[in-house]
Amino acid sequence: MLAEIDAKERAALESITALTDAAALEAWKSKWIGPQGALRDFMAALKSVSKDEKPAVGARLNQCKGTLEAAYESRKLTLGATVSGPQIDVTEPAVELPQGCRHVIARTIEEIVDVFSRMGFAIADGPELEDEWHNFNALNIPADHPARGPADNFYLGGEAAGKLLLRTQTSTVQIRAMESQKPPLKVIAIGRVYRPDTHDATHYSMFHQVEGLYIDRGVSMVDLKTTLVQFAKVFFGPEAEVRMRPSFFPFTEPSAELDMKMKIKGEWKWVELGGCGMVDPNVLTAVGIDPEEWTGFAFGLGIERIAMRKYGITDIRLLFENDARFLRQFA
Ligand code: FA5
Repeated sequence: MLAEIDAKERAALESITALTDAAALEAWKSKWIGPQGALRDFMAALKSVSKDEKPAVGARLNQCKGTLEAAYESRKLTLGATVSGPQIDVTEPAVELPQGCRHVIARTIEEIVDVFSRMGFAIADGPELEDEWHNFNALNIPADHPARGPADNFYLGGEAAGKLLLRTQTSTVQIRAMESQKPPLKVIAIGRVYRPDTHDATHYSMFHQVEGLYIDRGVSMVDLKTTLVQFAKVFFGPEAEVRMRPSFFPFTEPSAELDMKMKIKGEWKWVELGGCGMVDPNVLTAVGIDPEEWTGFAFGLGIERIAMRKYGITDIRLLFENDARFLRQFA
């Protein structure tokens, strides 16, 4: 009988490795170790074994039972946990996974691009790390201009010390666009700019600007004003209040500041959205465009200020604190 038990055990262990699913494993269990299984037959046959042999056969049967039960448990694990019936309640409500949302600045950028695209502006691009030519020289900012100083700029250290800087304005892309394309051209450029400004409700040291540039024959200040007022009315609604007031930029002549009425801490105030003007002939000459033949306008607006006006945000710092409860409101 011992030899018979050995043979059955071997057969059982061989067959269990070939099983591929839970149902087959359950069938294996009832065939070998279940209440009607092969092991049970041996137990019954134990009665007819002689008294001398009984202890050895009994011990061997117990050992065989243990081996087959262990084999069953380990195969159950490798076949997955659903062996003894489904353990997942598919009708239970799913666990809610936290979902991200678009940042209000990303959303504002898409909306700005949408309006200017409809006005016929193409998209231009340029690097955030710039050289002095594109950030200053070509923009008619003289070498001794105070705006070039280290207090107003993030210059790179090391080998590039004093030569490369994080751009302070997207006006750099005006130069890049005019260097790479012949007029007429009508582009907007959107991107990050950096300034060592002290943080307060309307200032941050990294922010976004949208730059516009239109060069053609006979472009005038009227085209500039029409474009900006139209943008404001389409973007903010027909009741939007904007004003232009005379200003100065080295790269435009004449120059103006575009203001918009905003509610800050409960009070309505005129907040500057950006600068604009007619492209200075010196800038056109610097990029090889004849100012006698071509004229153009340019503008540069702060995107955070635009988003604040549109969504009633009263402090720019909220945009960069990454408080999900705040950001989710604008998803
Ligand atoms: C300029 O940057 C000019 N390049 C704009 C320009 C372009 C003029 C083309 C003429 C022609 P200004 O430094 O004023 O201008 O900045 C433009 C706008 O950026 C500001 O009106 C404001 O809306 C925004 N801005 C400036 N500094 C900050 C800051 N620290 N935080 C948030 N927004 C700012």
